[in-house]
Amino acid sequence: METSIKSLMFSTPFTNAAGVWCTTEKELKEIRDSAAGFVTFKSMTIFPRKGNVEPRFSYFNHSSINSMGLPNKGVDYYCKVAKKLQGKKPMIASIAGFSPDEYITLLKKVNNAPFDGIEVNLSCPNVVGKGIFAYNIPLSIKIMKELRKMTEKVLGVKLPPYVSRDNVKNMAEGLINAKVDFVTTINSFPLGCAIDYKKEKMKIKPNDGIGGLGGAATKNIGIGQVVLFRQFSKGKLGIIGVGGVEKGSDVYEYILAGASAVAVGTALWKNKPVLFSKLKYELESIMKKQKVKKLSEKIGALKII
Ligand code: RRO
Repeated sequence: METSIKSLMFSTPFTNAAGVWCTTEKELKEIRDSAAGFVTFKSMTIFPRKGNVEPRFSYFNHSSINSMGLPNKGVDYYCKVAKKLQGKKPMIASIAGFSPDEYITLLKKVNNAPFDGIEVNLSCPNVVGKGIFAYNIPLSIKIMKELRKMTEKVLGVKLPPYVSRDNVKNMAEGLINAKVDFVTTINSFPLGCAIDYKKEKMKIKPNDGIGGLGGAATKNIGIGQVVLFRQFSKGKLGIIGVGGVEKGSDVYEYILAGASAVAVGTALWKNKPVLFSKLKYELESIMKKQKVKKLSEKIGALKII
């Protein structure tokens, strides 16, 4: 089940979604020592942040809503952790700036640390009063072009769900032109809302209860974005699929849709990193039943009917 994105080789096609089980050194080490094929770090900012007020996360029906607000220990901490954890499997830094200049500062720092790849988070839904960069496609491409000039590491971008084919097409073509290596799609759906009907209240407090929806509720949105990014990039962009992965069959669906790997968020929060061993076992048994010798041969092999 080995797959790859450019020079990054993954022994299994799974990672944690940025933000889940990856904020502290202890959590990151647990991902590194699990059956995940690579480790993704919590989106890091220049300075440490406490994030939004609580309650800011809620799990329900195999889905979740969050408005964490980028709680993280700051880029310098994660660069030190990367030094300690390096060598066993690829490590991806996720960077989150509040302006194009901040992305440049962050990129310089992670480029000098032993990260193998960099995921530029242009889709954080939860910073009060801030919009999502990735919904401004020309600005996003401009940022990615600048960052590309500054690093030879494998470089990707984390994207929100789009609701028009033209948006996906313009983003895919712009990113190829900017020589970006991969997209991670999707971040949580940004305008979710979950209600506790007994208490007649929102489940989370920040932003008046509106936050990022993840997990099972988003699986078929994620798969749709993977299919379209695959189609519009004609296989020239690596794709990490995210949204509702919980079982081996979910992974296999994302692979058929065109992903080279998947990231797991909500289900990882619920089941802890041992989930990756279950995914590996289930994916192996699907590969046997489907008579698949090499998983990589099935990337994008979906038949359109
Ligand atoms: O920290 C968060 O609130 C957060 C981030 Br940065 C993100 O990219 N996606 C998300 O669902 N939550």
